Amino acid sequence: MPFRSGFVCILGRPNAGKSTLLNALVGEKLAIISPKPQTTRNRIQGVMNILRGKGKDGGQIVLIDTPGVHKPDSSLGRKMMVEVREGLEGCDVVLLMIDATQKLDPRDRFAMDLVKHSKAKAFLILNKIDLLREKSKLLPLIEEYRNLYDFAEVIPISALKRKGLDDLLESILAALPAGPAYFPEDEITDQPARFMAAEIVREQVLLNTSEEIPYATTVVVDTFEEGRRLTRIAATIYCERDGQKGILVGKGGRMLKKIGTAARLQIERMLQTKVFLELYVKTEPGWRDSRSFVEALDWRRQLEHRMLAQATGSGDPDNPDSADKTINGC
Ligand SMILES: Nc1nc2c(ncn2[C@@H]2O[C@H](COP(=O)(O)OP(=O)(O)OP(=O)(O)O)[C@@H](O)[C@H]2O)c(=O)[nH]1
Ligand SMILES: [Mg+2]
Repeated sequence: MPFRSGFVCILGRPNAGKSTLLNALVGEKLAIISPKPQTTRNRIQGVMNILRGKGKDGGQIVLIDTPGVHKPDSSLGRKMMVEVREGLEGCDVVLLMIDATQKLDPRDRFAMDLVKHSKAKAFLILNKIDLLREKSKLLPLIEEYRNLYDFAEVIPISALKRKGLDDLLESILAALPAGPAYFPEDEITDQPARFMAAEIVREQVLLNTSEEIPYATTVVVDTFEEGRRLTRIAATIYCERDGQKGILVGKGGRMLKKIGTAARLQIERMLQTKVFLELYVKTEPGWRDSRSFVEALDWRRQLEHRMLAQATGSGDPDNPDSADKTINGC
């Protein structure tokens, strides 16, 4: 039996449950999750190693979670869609994930078009079936999607309740070509811990704020000093207006403290060290429409800059001016 390997892109509308599926399959929290659409802003890679078992092939599945497919109206949205396209590039299988409790709507066409233009084998994944009282409601929905595209497989799952995941894995593995492991067994993601820390802070912002704030906010880690027992992290939460900054800080700094404490506990679990987390809030009007600001948020780009800065001895280019910030140690 051959060892199989390949790249599998998880694609779909915002809020379909793509990141929940990535985390459930890899068994680690690699992507942040929230009930608000457009949570994921960049592609996230997670590697699954499957042992050869009784009558089963072994293999390595490289999953790529992508931002929710939408019609962008800002530089941030356009960058998110570039991330979707890059996630799709060269994939062997694309999982079109839909929320099975929702009707097919015109916004689904964007994701369908991407599937149609991809050379990968396409599976239709109907998620959130735990919320369906009558499973028979799935049949007309499946029919509608099948009329749009001839999917290689149609698999109902609940990413949250981990239902149907064994069937999904089996079908993915069977669709992958024979090939080598692309990554060492212990390398489950290429995301640096520094970026994951920023995402964990952003997740707390998403969970603790409402209306425009989740969308108008981004987080940048300014310093990340990892020690054996203690990691010191300073991060800035950027928002677009002073009113948003006021809410993020909260009365007497209470909101920032809440966000910081919850994030710190998660980062401590991830790093297995104590963490000293300093959070700042800064207003950066219109950052979502600034191409250069949005590009600078890309951790792959940040990594290149830092390596270049180290090589030329010119310091850390990601450490922004700390004037006009609100500080809070958590
Ligand atoms: N009931 C139920 N809820 C789910 C399931 N999968 C995901 N969710 C919830 O759906 C919401 C969105 O989940 P995400 O995993 O963040 O969705 P996403 O597709 O990654 O969203 P974007 O990153 O915004 O594109 C969260 O509140 C999840 O808990 C599921 O199988 N059942
Ligand atoms: Mg997501």
